[in-house]
Amino acid sequence: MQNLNTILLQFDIPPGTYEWDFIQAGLINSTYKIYSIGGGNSYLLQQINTNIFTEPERISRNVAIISNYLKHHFPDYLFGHFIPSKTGNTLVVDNGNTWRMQPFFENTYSINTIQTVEQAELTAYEFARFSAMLSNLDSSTLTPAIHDFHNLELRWNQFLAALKSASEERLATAQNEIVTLHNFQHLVGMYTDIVSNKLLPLRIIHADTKINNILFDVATHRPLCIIDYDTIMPGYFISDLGDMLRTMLCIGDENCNDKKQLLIRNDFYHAIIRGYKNGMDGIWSSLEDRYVDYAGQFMTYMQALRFLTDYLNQDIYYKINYETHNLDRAKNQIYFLNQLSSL
Ligand code: GN1
Ligand code: MG
Repeated sequence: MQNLNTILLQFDIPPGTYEWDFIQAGLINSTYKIYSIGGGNSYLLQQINTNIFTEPERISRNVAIISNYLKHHFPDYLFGHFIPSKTGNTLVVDNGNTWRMQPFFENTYSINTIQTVEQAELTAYEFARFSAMLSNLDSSTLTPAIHDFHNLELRWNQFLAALKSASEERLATAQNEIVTLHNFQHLVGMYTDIVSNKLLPLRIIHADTKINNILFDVATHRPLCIIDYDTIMPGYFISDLGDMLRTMLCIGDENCNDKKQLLIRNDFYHAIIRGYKNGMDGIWSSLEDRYVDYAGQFMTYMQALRFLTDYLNQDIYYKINYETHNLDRAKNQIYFLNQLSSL
């Protein structure tokens, strides 16, 4: 494991006072929990993947804007912030690597799969509440860390480009999935329609609402706060509701290799939508109501495209543990999408 002492020193943490554990969190950045040997505060230290987040200062700026807004309008709301280094910058660049640190919220835990309907409803409520609290903050003050992040048309075009450049071998092994993703192309058309005809209100969204991006309170087992602020940006509710449907409707996660665990739990479907709409109370629009069923398909399809594209591109984006990992992830998304589309 990497020696983090030089990085910690730049955050004014002297060597020998803290230890660290690597945390399996996310497919992009590398995350460490830093804990004090003497029992002081703990932190989360992240090495940012700058191949993907090419301008990490955008994230710092967005988080500062949101954090200030929330402090002013919702002072009781728990939201992390980035800790300045000794030079006052929240980003530390060392040996070509970029780091940032934030407080670790004690007495919390995160989960990779949802067990109870109640957890699902509360989580959906919490993510919706986040968007709702920011509904009077001008979304154009934020700069997306990744341009066109949830632009389904772009994801589709990236998939087509990957088909052109992929090796024969990868094309052959992904043949069935390639056909299926073409069969769902109408979902891209629906997205284009939404954007070009301005069918949905632009909101500030989290854009990575998978279930392990929420912290639960060890005492109450209720959601305490949302984390992973990398992709907070202007967008549509279908991203946030959609990713929750994608990651919370079945017991298995996107890496799971047991199809039985990828079956949709109908009661969870209704609970997530109920929780989300309640969290959006007062600002939810009838236009949005029309796209509730589209949301889950939109995000699951996009994720299938993204995993398959990465497989075809020889795994340049997502961390993988074995050769066909991205292909298997895409298969899971497709299996799930087939169910969603026939609900
Ligand atoms: C990535 O790294 P993580 O888990 O926070 C990805 C999301 C995907 C997700 C799939 C910046 O998020 O869009 O939904 O993997 N983030 C980026 O698990 O691409
Ligand atoms: Mg993320």
